[in-house]
Amino acid sequence: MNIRKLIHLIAITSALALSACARSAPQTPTPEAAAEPAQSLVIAAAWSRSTAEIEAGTGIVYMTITNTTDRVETLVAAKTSAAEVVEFHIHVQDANGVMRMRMVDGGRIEIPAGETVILEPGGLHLMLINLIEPLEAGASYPLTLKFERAGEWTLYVPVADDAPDEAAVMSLFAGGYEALTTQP
Ligand SMILES: [Cu+2]
Repeated sequence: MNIRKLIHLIAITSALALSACARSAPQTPTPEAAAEPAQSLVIAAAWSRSTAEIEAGTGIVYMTITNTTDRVETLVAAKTSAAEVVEFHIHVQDANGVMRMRMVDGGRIEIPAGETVILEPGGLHLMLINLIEPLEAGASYPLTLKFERAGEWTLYVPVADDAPDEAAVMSLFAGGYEALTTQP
């Protein structure tokens, strides 16, 4: 299925960590569709830091992606009207102990079956390259994620000055991050 889904994330900061969105079950399952789980992905706690605090021209997106199926899912691409390009980045420590960010190997982010991948400050993130306009706190913008199996999902990413209840997100999904950052 490549039907584009429009998913709104709750922008209220206090509710952000606990908000989640998921694809609903097909209303009239076909024999093929019936084999698919009613819920395949849960994308939650998406946010961008306002561009007033980062280098001009780029933006950063964080979120959690949970794969509730029994097969690996892969995030293969992303796009937004807010920027010219969306890249998948990760922060890594170089030989001198300096943290640098680089593109994720292969340009894909795998979400193992039944696991949650956390995009967070200092780790994995989506990088918005060549912003069309500044990301202002309190605003939100559409972001379309393309998954190998689940197709395209569009969500609205709220912009904030600071992470919304980040500690709560981390404790909820502790452990989901390690599996993905293991280098092949
Ligand atoms: Cu980056």
